[in-house]
Amino acid sequence: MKITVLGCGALGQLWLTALYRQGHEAQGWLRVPSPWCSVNLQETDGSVFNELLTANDPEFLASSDLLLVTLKAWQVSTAVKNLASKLPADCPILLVHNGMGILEELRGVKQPLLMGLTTQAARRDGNLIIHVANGTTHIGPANLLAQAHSTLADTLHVALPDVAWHNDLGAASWKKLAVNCVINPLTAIYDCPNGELRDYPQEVEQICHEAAAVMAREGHHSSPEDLLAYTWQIIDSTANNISSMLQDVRAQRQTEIDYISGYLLKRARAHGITVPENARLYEQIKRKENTYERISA
Ligand code: KPL
Repeated sequence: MKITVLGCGALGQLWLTALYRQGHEAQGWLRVPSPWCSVNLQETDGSVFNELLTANDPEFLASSDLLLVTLKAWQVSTAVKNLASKLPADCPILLVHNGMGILEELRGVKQPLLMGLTTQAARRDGNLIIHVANGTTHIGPANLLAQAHSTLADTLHVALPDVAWHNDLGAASWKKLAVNCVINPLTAIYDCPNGELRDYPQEVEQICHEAAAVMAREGHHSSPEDLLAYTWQIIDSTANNISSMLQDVRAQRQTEIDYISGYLLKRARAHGITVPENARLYEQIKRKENTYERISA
């Protein structure tokens, strides 16, 4: 297959490596146009893949069989809208990012849209991307046209297992959103690895209760207790992780808070529900982002 990977950060380089190794034609697409993208990835077994791959080739883009989007949530809709008119009309677009709310922003896009939820863990260490742990990528349709693309899961599974197809990722997306509403802002505020959230059980519980109430109104019933148990399970299984939001805050980068707690707040407002703990964390992260300039000024 001919695949363009939009976003060449940790997850993008992981996929570029896997697709290239599997014999696919893969190019990267960088925000600042460049004819090459350097892929430098250390695998889970310690081996290093280092290649210069094609990037930003408009002819390659115009004949791509898949656009895989691995950007941060807040970068996705502008970048995808810019490329959509240059892509074949039937080229599926697979979005893999934290948070929710992007699909609403991409309503006008004509191509088949798919979403992906992944537990593949990769992080940047200087110029090297480290594939920290293998995980599972669940993919599914985000519009009607995408329902015909279930075989994509098999192709991607061969390149970077595990990949599984689901006809409806709605409930799973909400569960992941709830977990991100807990782990991401709390770790960014307390400046701690995920596992240390064991020290803040009341906050974890309240965030889960609020999220479960919104989920129920969205038609995804999960008891607050089940959601809490699931969240503790993820906290424990990712205990040594530095969450993506804490990494962003430490590097003074914009966070994905608008698409995580911000999206929960938006849906709560639409249902007339108050979510005070989530609102408090949202405000705290926004305040943190606002101090960036002053620190570096
Ligand atoms: O998705 C994550 C993130 O860091 O963004 C979790 C699940 C919290 C793992 O760190």
